[in-house]
Amino acid sequence: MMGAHSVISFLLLAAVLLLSEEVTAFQSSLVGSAFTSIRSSSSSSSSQVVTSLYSSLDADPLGPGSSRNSASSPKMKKKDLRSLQRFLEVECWRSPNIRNLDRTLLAVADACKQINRIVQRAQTDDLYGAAIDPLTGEIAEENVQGEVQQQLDVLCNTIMLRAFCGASNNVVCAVASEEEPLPRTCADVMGYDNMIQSGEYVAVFDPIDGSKNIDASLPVGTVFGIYRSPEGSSAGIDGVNLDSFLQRGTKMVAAGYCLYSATTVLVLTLGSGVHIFTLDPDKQQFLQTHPNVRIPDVGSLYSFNEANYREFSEPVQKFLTNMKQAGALGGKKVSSRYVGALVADVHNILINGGIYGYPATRDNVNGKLRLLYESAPMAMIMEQAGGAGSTGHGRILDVLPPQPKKNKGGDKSDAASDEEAGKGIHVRVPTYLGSVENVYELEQCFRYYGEEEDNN
Ligand code: FBP
Repeated sequence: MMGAHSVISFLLLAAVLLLSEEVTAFQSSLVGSAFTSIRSSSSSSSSQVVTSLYSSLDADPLGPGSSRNSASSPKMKKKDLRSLQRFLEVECWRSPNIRNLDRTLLAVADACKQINRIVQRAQTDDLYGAAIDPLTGEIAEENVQGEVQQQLDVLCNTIMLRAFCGASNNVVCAVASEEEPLPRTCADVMGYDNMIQSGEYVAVFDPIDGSKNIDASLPVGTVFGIYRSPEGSSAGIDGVNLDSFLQRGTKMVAAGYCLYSATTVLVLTLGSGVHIFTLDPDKQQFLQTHPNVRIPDVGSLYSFNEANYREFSEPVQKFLTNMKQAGALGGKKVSSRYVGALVADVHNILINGGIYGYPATRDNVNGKLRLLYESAPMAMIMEQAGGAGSTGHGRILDVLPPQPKKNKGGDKSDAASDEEAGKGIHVRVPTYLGSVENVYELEQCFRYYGEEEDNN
């Protein structure tokens, strides 16, 4: 029987998908009218604008027969880019340890396209605000983070759950999400009670990162990571094997994020380099625009919420002061950038170099970011691009999430076991991600000022 949670998300999902057709028809009429207005202004410069617009959009609203399409007008050819599908087919064929992950990752890419459309239409289709429980009409329950679940959190969570479990034909056996208190088996997600629980991988994800940004139409993202279940691992709580989830980040076989912003980009690592795929809005296809991305060894950007500066530990304060006093790094003036969404801020650092940090503060002694489905996947991407991911005291990927004590002969209530399991799944970690030189400098500050701070 589907729970209230699934009913909310299913009704919302149905409503959203139903609406999509109208939007596309409306969009094309919009384009038509845009051109009429430009063409009416007869000055020479506007005709140049029109020419370049036509060629870039590859379509002349006046139709193929029009004079504009003559040989004289330059025709901007779409770059001959490899599709994500082709990339995954070849890479998963080439690497035995991810051999059958291509379909799952393609399903995740499709899920990101859906989330992209939903985020873009959240304003017009009133997908804002707290999720309402259709059965009670009440505001839906808080998530395990103690935050009131937003409609978009629930909707995007369902889309990602179904992407990992629905399309992966038993490749992924269980999933953990920021929006779920505990990991769930794919059988439970898909409602297949008698489904044999197989699949050698588990997936972790944050369906909508930076969700606070949506109200202001600022960038948001989705983060995910895939682990292989340890050999011989047996089913645990509700058929879920916690050992598969509570592994070091070094055990991840793939990680990625999707950024919904000026362009929609999917950034992916399968353990051999980082590749960026940009969504072609016309073809709705992810194309490989940046193969084998490398982050600069040193960068001039820093991305910290400095409103918390006084709460930062001395090493972090010293690091930021030193960076500002440096004035320029890597030949560029030191500058601050903070969008307030992990995916957006880290993507900026990946492309331009520098450092993103969400330190521990006096109130959040482990910082704010969750190790399993935020910091670790981002750290794997950073390291695969030649950068680094640190807690200030070592690699994020070496952090072992807290392991629940084994339940010897039922000496622990289910509630206690659940609580312990939840602690491991949603554990937070101070997070520093970026260029090796910048992250190295930060760790030096912890090494030097940390000791001083401890002796005080
Ligand atoms: P969620 O939105 O997924 O909970 O993520 C946490 C987050 O929004 C990060 O994306 C972002 O880097 C950070 O919190 C911003 O926190 P703050 O507003 O305290 O700077």
